[in-house]
Amino acid sequence: VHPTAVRRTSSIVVQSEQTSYTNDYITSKFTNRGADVTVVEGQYIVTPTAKPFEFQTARKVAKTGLMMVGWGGNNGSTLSATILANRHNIIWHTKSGVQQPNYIGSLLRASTVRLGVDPATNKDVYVPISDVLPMVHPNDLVLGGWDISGARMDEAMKRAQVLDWDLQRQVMPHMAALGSPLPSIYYPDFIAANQEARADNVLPGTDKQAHLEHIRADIRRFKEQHGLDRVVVFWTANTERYSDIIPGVNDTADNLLAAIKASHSEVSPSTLFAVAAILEGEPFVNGAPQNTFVPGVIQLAERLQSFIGGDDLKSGQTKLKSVFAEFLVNAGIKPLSIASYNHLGNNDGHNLSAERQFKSKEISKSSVVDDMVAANALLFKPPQPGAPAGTKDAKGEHPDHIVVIKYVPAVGDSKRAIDEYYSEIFCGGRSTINIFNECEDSLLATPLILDLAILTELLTRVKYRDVSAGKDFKPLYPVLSLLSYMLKAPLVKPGTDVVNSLNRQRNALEAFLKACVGLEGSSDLLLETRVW
Ligand code: NAI
Ligand code: DG6
Repeated sequence: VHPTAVRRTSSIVVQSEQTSYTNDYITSKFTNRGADVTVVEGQYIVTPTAKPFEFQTARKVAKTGLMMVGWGGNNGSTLSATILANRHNIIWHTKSGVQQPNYIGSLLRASTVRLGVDPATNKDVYVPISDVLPMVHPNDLVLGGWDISGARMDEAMKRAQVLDWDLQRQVMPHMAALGSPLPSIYYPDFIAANQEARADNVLPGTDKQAHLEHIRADIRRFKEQHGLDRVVVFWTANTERYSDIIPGVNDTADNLLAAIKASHSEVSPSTLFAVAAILEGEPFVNGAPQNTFVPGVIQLAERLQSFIGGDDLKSGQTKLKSVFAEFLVNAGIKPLSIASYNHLGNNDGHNLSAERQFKSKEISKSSVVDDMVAANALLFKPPQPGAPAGTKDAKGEHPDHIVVIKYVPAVGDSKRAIDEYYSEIFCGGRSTINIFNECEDSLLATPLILDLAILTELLTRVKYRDVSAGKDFKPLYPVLSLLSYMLKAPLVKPGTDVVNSLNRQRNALEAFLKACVGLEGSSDLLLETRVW
């Protein structure tokens, strides 16, 4: 079928033998180029590799529902109100003038990729990322979800104190029409005790199997009621404490399912939601830092080929850190310490003022520079094989890195973050850089939820084929590490390295989307500009 003769679901048409179009699929050929490296007596022996793949992307965008756990929180209510403002084209007055709704802050809707060069003008041509492949438009997402607080969605938006009043006033009836969140699972041991007053909309009893079945039925009903093809279940509820990983309880899929039947105390609400989504064959994304994805969840997702992604939205301070630390290390400058402090006054901050919940956040905020440090053995001494366990030599050299979070109610959702980067420079010199960053928490986080939901839906429609193995098309591996750009502590395929570098994460996503339409390489080489 000629590419232009088919239904237009994206604005890009690739004319090449690499790419073919039918009414239902875009199919592309892609060569995955890399290199095998072995070290022999101090010498690096590099063998270039090239492995042929094919990708097949279903062109029909699924009618998609987004069910948020914690729907009535700041993120859930802000996301709902801003989608409604966009959908109904509500404009509002601020003290600076008239404001239009938009999707600024969304990688998919507000950033572009370079496709190539217009031969007529010799100028680069950029398109919105959302044009590369057919994707759900945020305005079309069907919204729903659960919350342990039964406040109606208009009340939840008001309680959040995030949006300008003139917007709240106009969007109020649309929010009220969404109704109240569904009752949710509340196990007080997992979130801060200071959240108890909110918990007026909870599933009765302590039977975890019954709770699991209830949530599964909610997902099915939501799907049916709205005629949906796909439901993305998204955890944007309070940060939980870490669950203990206990052999025989949550270490394998079967043990976890048995532990749920036995209502074991270490099975958290977020793990139950993840299991419910997996058993329903719907994707689950974790926007908070706790270890929802205990080994048993990952094994279950693998077994049922059901997609999962996480952990913890990377919105303000950490996003900047992942760029800044990489800049220093890649510039050959050695960070000696990174001291990160922030205070905020929203309900998330309140919950994080409890030690165990803070610990979960501290872990996800702290891991973000690890791979950049590990990538530069010129600056940081790598782990020494044979060094006594637990010593500095065994762990490898690392900058001192601390994370402090304080709850200051007065500043509400407007988090203030200070980061000090203290580094070694040329010949024993020192450099200190301080960054003050005012992060409007929910307004930075909300577009990430959209990107995660939309990308997740897309990735459920992409299949790949390992050509050299003569294999048939099959879905991607269930842990969606391509979502890493939006996440602080990306969940990756067990046994593979986490990439925290924001640039590398974006490049990976861009390269993947382009590969699906048969375009290879990000071509920053710009060879045509370097040769005669
Ligand atoms: P929030 O505290 O305003 O909202 C959380 C909501 O979850 C509340 O309405 C609460 O009642 C509800 N909840 C708690 N346990 C629940 C359960 N078991 N089932 C259903 N609902 C439950 O918090 P916010 O600001 O919306 O953030 C949500 C999550 O996202 C937090 O875990 C936070 O750490 C994480 N996050 C937030 C970012 C931001 O910038 N706002 C960025 C990164 C992560
Ligand atoms: C304070 O750090 C509270 C947190 O929930 C953050 O607001 C959230 O995780 C976003 O963090 P960051 O570091 O990406 O701005």
